[in-house]
Formats: sequence, C-alpha cells, structure tokens
Amino acid sequence: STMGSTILRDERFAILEECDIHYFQKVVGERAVINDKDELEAANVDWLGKFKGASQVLLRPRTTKQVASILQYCNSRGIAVVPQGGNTSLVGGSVPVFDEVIVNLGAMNKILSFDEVSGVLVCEAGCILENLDKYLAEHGFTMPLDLGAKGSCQIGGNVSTNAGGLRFLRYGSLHGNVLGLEVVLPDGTIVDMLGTLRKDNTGYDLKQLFIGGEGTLGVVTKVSLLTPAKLSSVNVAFLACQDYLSCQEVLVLAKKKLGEVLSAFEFLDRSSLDMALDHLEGMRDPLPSAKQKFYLLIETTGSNENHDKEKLDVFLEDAVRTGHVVDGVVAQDNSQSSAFWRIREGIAEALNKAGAVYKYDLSIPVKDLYQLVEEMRAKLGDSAIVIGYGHLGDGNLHLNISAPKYDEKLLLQIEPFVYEWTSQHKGSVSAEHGLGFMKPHAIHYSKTPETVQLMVKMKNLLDPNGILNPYKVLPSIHI
Ligand code: FAD
Ligand code: 2HG
Ligand code: ZN
Repeated sequence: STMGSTILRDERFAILEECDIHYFQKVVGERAVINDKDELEAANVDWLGKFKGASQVLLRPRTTKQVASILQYCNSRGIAVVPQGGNTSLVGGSVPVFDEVIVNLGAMNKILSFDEVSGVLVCEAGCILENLDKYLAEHGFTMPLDLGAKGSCQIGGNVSTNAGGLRFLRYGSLHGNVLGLEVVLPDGTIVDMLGTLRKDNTGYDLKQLFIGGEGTLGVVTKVSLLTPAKLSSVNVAFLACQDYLSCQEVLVLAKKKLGEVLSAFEFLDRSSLDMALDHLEGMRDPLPSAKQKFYLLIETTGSNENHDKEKLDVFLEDAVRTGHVVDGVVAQDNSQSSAFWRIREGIAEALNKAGAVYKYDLSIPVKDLYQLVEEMRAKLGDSAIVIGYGHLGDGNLHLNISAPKYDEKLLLQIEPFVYEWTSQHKGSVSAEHGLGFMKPHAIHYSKTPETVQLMVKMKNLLDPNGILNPYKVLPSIHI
C-alpha cells in the first residue's frame, strides 16, 4: 500500500441491509439518501485521489435531530459511519476505508445568528468557509481562518480538523476562536455546548475534544465562533531571499517592525514556486529578473493606510539594507495581491496535477525546519522533486515529495525517516492536517504512550462500539 500500513475490515461492523436503507429514507427523506454511482464515487475518494473507500450510501441530513436519529440507529445496529464535510482532507480522514455510511453535512448550511457588537457568529456545520466570509464581509467582519480550500471546505470540517491556515499567525487557533459547539455523540445524544461567551470556566471545556477530534468522537452540527472586524488596509509583499537564514532574519524583523499589523508570514522555496508556475493556469513569476532560492509572502492588515504603509516601508528598508531581502515587490492593487496569494495557495493544487505526491505537514522549530528539506533532497536525488513551503511564522513546514507515480521503494526512503527526524527535533508529525487514515501509525512520534492510552480511553467512553470514523486517528487497529 502507499499508506505504510495495512488494515482489515473490523468484523464487529454490520453489513448494510435493505431495511437499513429504508430506515434512513424514513429519517432524512428519499432524496437525501444517495446511492447514485457518480456521487458515491466522488464521496468515496479523497482530494488527493489516494484513498478510496467502497461506501454504498451517502446521507444528507438537514437537521441535528436527523443526525441524531442516524447515529442512534447505526450505533444500535453496529453500522460504521464516516462524517464528511467538503472532503478536502489531506490525510484521508474524510472518506470511508471500507463500507462505512457517509454522513455529509453539506445540507446543514444555515447561518443562525450574528452579533454585530461581539462579532459572534453562530451557524450550522455545513456552511462553506468562503460563504461565511462573504456573509461577514457585508457586516464588516471576517473569518478568523482562511485556507486554500475555502471554496469547498465546511466550518464543521475545519473545526473537526482544527484547521490552521493562512491567518493563524494573526488570529490564533480554533481552540481559541470557537466559542461553542453543538455535537451529536455516537449514541445519538445531542450535546448543546453552543455558548457564545468569550469567558466561561464552569468546569471542563469539553467542546475542545471535538476541535481536532477528526470526526472520531462526535458529529459537529453547529458552531459558534468569534470573528474579528474586517480591516480596511491590507498590503501584500512578495520578497526573495538568498538563503534560509535570511528568511529567519526577516521573520524576526517583521515581528519587530510590523508588530500588530502583521497578518501573514508565508514562505516557499524555488521548487515550490516552479511547481505553481508550471502546473497552474495564468501564473506569472512576480520576480522574474533573477531566480532566488527562497520567497516570502508577507501581509499586513490594519485600519490606517498611512500608518501601515509607513511601517511596511521601514520594515522593507531595513530588510533590504541588511541584505536579508534581495528582491521584492509590493502589490499595487487587489488583483496583484490576489495573484501573489494565488501562487501560495495554489501549490497543493499544482502538486496534485504534477503527479503522485507524498505530503508531510510538520511542526518543527523554525531554525531547523529547512534542514529537513535539504536532507530529503540529498537522500532522494533525482528520483523525486522535493519542495518545502508553509506557514513559517507558525513553524509549520509543508514538505512535499512529487514523483511521476506512487512507488513503494520511494516511500521506504521517506518513511520512517521523515517522522524520526521530526521527532528528534521535538516537532509534530501533524501540524494542522490531522492524522486521518494516513498517520495513525505515526502518532507515537509525537505523543507519549500514556497520552495515546488516555486518548483511547476517551474514544471508548464516547464511542464504545467504535462506529464513528473507524480506522482513523488512533493506532490500535493498525497492524
Ligand atoms: P473533510 O475533509 O470533509 O473532513 C475532514 C475531517 O473532519 C474528517 O476526519 C471528517 O470525518 C471530519 N468531519 C468533517 N465534517 C465533520 C463534522 N461536521 N463533524 C465531525 N467530523 C467532521 N488545512 C489546514 O489546516 N490549513 C491549510 O492551509 C489547508 N489548506 C488546504 C488547501 C487545500 C487546497 C486543500 C485541499 C486542503 C487544505 N487543508 C488545510 C486541509 C483540510 O483540513 C481543510 O481543507 C479543511 O479543514 C477540511 O474541511 P472539510 O469540510 O473539507 O472536511
Ligand atoms: C497549505 O498551507 C495547505 O497550502 C496544503 O495546508 C499543504 O499541500 C500541502 O502540503
Ligand atoms: Zn497549510
């Protein structure tokens, strides 16, 4: 396999029967029980085209009660279920492994309330991230998270993966921005934790378990979120550096000189830029005069155009004078800043078009982070293209290895090396994408045995029959 582990279908789970389909039809209505071949095929395969399940049915509930009835029934029958949002998971988390029933939240896409004073948004889990951001923009607010998959990923999927993305540096984690959740437990219990308060210390903060729970502990049906004001002054710079040390110097400088207006600090190496230029439509090299080894996309967001420009100028002057930045361009209008962002956000898509891809989403101390890319390159030679990019301001490297096709020998050169290296440097084997189906076997590189044991206990407590998103996250059933 290309996943580094082989698993067998858990025989505890029932095989779907005609009477089950009838029950589902009764609960959600006939049209929300999907067994159309094309629709099922799309829902069975992940965004990378790497993980394929064989589910026979997809359900589209419209209410929390319907989700509860589905789960209660599946739990009592021993039918396995995979919750699905926009199906943009990069670790095979959102597709069935065998014949699990797919419960897609896409039809639960209502905005329930928005408080223009506090900025608190309450909505159903199936709302698409970009739609929420458009809605908020009309009210002068914005989403605290943004990522390349915004046009199809759902807030429930973002919460369940604890997605990071491009604004993490400024607004922080969903663990802070999610104020409340409504979830349905595997036995059908609806747990209303849909608070809208910034502060609430009345006992254990249980909603946190479902943020990053990857659909293994419950189905998220509603989300309450703190959203920041949409500020009017945005600047985007695309800069080039000669070496990785300079990138780090620029990061330090950006924090000092840009301070509170800094809203993104992304980096990409030359191979990442080439990947985007070669495989995406309508791309132009923003700095065509000389090829450099490293590029930075830096964004400022503030409320005073003159103030922000002045800060940016001082920062850029310093960065150039010290020789850390050797070339650069500041976007002159919205279309130019979109073009810069499109390059950065499009790398994953470009990789997908280029062929087979091995994807590693790692947290590593910033000073060591690029060394892994170089070691990997030296190790693999001409057999693959190794690219490094990511959320440098957050210490998050996206190491990607692109090859003409999937190859077991290549995989064995990459793993477990990449996980061991990360562990030795006190990093995390999943910074933001989760463990999904790809990485349960690698959990031990980032979590102690006692921690994993406690996770297993939590899973067994909430899902004693193991019906919810089986084979994902926890390693026990992987052989
Ligand atoms: P899905 O992919 O459908 O599901 C993801 C996981 O959550 C699965 O385990 C699924 O079972 C579970 N799940 C989904 N909905 C629910 C629910 N309502 N209740 C319970 N469980 C649920 N991630 C980042 O962190 N940062 C990025 O910058 C980033 N960029 C991306 C760019 C691209 C082009 C792509 C394709 C993906 C990117 N991702 C990124 C990965 C991915 O995690 C996010 O796109 C997103 O958070 C997934 O949302 P989704 O609705 O597609 O969830
Ligand atoms: C990004 O930051 C996404 O662009 C995708 O998290 C990362 O494809 C990847 O490795
Ligand atoms: Zn990312």
